[in-house]
Amino acid sequence: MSFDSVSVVGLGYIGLPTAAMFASRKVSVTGIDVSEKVINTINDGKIHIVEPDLDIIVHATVSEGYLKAQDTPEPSDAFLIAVPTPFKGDHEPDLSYIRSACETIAPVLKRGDLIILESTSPVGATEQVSHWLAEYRTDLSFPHQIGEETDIFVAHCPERVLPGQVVRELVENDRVIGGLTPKCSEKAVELYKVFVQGDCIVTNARTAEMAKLTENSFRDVNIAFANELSIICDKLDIDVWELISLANRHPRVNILQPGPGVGGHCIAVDPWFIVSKTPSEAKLIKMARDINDYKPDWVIEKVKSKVADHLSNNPDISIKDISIACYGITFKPDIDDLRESPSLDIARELTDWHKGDVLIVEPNIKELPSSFKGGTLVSQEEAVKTADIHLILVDHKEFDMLASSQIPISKIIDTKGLLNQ
Ligand code: SAJ
Repeated sequence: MSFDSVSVVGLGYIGLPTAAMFASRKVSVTGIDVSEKVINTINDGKIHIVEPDLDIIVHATVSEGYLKAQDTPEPSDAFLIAVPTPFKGDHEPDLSYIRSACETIAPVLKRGDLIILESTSPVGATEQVSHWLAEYRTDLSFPHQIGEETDIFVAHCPERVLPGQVVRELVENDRVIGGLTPKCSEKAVELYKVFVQGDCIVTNARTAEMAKLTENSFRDVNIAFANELSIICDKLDIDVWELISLANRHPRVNILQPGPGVGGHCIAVDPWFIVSKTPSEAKLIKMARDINDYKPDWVIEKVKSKVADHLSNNPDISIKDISIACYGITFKPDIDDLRESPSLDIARELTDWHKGDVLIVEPNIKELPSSFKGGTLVSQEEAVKTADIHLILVDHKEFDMLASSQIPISKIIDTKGLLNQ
């Protein structure tokens, strides 16, 4: 079978680039989103997210008539669900967006359609999608009911692309494809082969769900190891970046880098999907989450003790006279993404706590988020010139010059090892 039309539900960081890739291969793509602003932006041939090269593809495919966005579904050969899967207050996954995506597409489903769950999901979510769709469409059969003879085919194919490199990685990365039956997988492989040049490797749905969670948990555990080392080394007066670079010279050691904590909407979230399903077993994965979540508190304590040192070295001044500069508030370098950013949390908490000036340097944004009650967005030059304490939170390329800025080392807290690079 060939796929002449594809619908993508959720036009965010993953859904929009995926929709654009299908459209660039001359498939007729309907993007479905609940936001009128997102729909209008895309139909104007523009994008609402920052992702290199994506604007060119969206502009071209919308102008050529292969990509359109709307809030209502229409019949298609395949439907991809790429909606958020956050967690609730108790770290339990929130599948309500997936459920409402099912409700949205159910009325237009017809015999032979393929449904792909792309959203990162806890084990069992793909089966759940099949159950929800079956509730909405009792006139059709689904794989969990009758296996290979099903009317509707359902598979999980988790996205694995790195923000900032999405356009290239969507094409080049291998894809793990887990159908609820072998025929579901076969159809899904055929669909992705429209633009994927990497291998499409087939497994079952539960393994595909767990594979994605495992990849991000592996990275989280490795970063937690680096963060724990940084806390140990601080106590033992050892330079953790030098230590890690020495250890990584061993042919079978590859430790990641410590930092102010783990941010973004993936690595700090996905491990909880394993922990919430198997709390007694997932001990190391939970511990890694706790270590990485604790790191921002540790950084704040470091700043407080630097402020106390500064006060005791300068008995004539009060805390109000001390100014603190925070360099970077995004969740990783050279992007404008503030989602789940530990650096942002640290900077905001310092503005709440500190009675003097808190200067924020963030070259990738134009104004501070409204959640900041204090703090001033300033240029790097101004912060270097005026601050008493310099807290490096993100290794943006613009901050390379801090290494040659003549700021005394005793005034710097470098959470990213920028001065060692
Ligand atoms: N970080 C460190 N030390 C490191 C590497 C990262 O502290 O050595 C921090 C970053 O500063 C950031 C956080 O971890 O705060 C996450 O950044 P990241 O670059 O590791 O990952 P993401 O969230 O941008 O993308 C990840 C990727 N997963 C893996 O590399 C296993 C990506 O391939 C996934 O598609 C994405 O999650 C996702 O959507 O799940």
